Amino acid sequence: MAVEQTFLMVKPDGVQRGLIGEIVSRFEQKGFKLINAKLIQVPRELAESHYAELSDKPFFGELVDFITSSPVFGMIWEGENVITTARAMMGATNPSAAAPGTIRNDFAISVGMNIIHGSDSPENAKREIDLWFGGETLSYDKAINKWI
Ligand code: RTP
Ligand code: MG
Repeated sequence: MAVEQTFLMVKPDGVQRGLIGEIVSRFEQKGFKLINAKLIQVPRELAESHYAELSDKPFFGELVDFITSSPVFGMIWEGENVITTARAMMGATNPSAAAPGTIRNDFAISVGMNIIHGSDSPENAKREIDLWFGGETLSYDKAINKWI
């Protein structure tokens, strides 16, 4: 069993549309464990570091503008294969290609405003947890985990 940690973020569109609770609820009900969370007005340098791999893309400036436009809700979640499973629950990057029942299919229309971010690999999960939370996580027993 591979217990992993991942960084998820409700983007400004999700926060403004009141979807934090819905999104947190989906990951709670799945059985994953929330081990840190905060509402953040993102400084430009943080957004640029977070999306550094995309710095040569034509949409990079717009992406940074969007992420810094109003607060995001950053979270660290823990659980078996949480990195890949969270990405599956989010759906494809472009909501028009996201499968029914995924967050992006259920709540979004366009690729630029697709509600949620999730780390795409163990390496990026570690990098993003360090970048957004200084690596700080809470450790506690969640007894229900033994049933899932
Ligand atoms: P994310 O990093 O936000 O979880 O999204 P992702 O892995 O599914 O997609 P990625 O390739 O990392 O792209 C990051 C975000 O950039 C925006 N994007 N816009 N205009 C475009 O063609 C375009 N392509 C990507 C999206 O908001 C995407 O989530
Ligand atoms: Mg990505």
